[in-house]
Amino acid sequence: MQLQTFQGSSMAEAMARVKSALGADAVILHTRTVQHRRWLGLKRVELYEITAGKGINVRTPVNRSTPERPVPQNRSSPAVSSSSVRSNAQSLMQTPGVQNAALLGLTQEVTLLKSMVKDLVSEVRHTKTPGVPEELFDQYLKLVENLVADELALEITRTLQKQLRPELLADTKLVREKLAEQIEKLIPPAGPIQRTKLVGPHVVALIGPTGVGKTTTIAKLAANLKLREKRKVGLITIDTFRIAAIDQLKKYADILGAPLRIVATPEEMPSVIASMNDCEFILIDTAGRSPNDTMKLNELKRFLELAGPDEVHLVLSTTASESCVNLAMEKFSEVRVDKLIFTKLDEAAQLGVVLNVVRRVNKGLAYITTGQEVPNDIEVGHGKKLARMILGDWTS
Ligand SMILES: Nc1nc2c(ncn2[C@@H]2O[C@H](COP(=O)(O)OP(=O)(O)OP(=O)(O)O)[C@@H](O)[C@H]2O)c(=O)[nH]1
Ligand SMILES: [Mg+2]
Repeated sequence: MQLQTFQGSSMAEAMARVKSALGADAVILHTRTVQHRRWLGLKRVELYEITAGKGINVRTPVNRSTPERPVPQNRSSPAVSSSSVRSNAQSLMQTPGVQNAALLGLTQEVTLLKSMVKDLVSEVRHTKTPGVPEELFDQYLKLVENLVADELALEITRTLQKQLRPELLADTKLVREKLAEQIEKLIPPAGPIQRTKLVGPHVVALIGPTGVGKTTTIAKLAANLKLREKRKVGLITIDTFRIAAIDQLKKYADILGAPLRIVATPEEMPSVIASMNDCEFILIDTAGRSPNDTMKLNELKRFLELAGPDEVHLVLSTTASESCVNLAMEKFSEVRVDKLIFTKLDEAAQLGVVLNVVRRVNKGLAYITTGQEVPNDIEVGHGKKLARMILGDWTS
């Protein structure tokens, strides 16, 4: 048996060396990565090392009788060679040392494969996105992994490159700070709901797709206005399709001691609002509409036209896919959108979508919600927090 080790800067290169020295039937016993120091020890290089042998012949030990399991006949493969290979493999696997070595080898190979795939992905991205500054490639990847659109991620890293002197690009803390600043700038805050008029209610309507958290957000807003700011708040729902939906809001209205009115047709809207004239704020909850249901969207538009709200907030969930969010954006904009609310940030894995949407529609972010708890899990929308979340630092 002839055992040798071979090294290469990639697995493929090391493998090619094995083949050329030992031939195609060489047996690989072990693979690992080794660190080599070059340039007077200043530069560390990772090498792939393969230990391989030729003419390895593993026999069943003479004194050990292993009951052979009947081997099912396989007509397509030569019977003699397959059974001898099987018995060799069996006896090989029965040696504890070999089993451990095999497992270790496999684990190492999987780790190696993973890192190779990662390198490959990164390499492909490099070639596909030639404009990304080399020193900021990791940051670019981080943004793209968070679903920030490629072109936006490119723009962000390029701006950063222009902002910082080349020697500062290696300062990861500074780079992160500047990145956060840029993301923050991309998300204009709309500010909290504010009543500027002296007489009459400030009317705010929340619209959006089904299940995004409109009713829960209305409850949070109402509770904050009423309990924290001591304002007189009234609630209206036009969600008359489902008894459960009315009950849901009624429960919150009762807890808050706020009047709740149910409006069934757009024509009733002006008189109901007029009847709540003593309220400083009226919050209108609407039924979730599918962005594809043009008829329901038109009906919603009619309700809003007759309500004449001071602000219409489009509520979008950060757990929805980008295509869903984009479609909702497009369709609800035809109804009316003044400000944005993003919900379920506590559940979202990737927040780049928020950046892409805000950037595309150019509307301010009013609130973000971060959980199911009323009234606590809501915050005035601010790019700073989103930047921290996108860059992977939720707690600091
Ligand atoms: N994790 C999480 N869940 C939330 C958040 N906001 C709302 N939810 C949950 O999302 C679900 C739907 O909330 P609703 O307020 O009923 O949503 P909606 O938009 O009024 O739904 P429809 O009226 O059916 O269109 C509920 O289980 C809420 O508790 C949030 O910020 N985070
Ligand atoms: Mg609802």
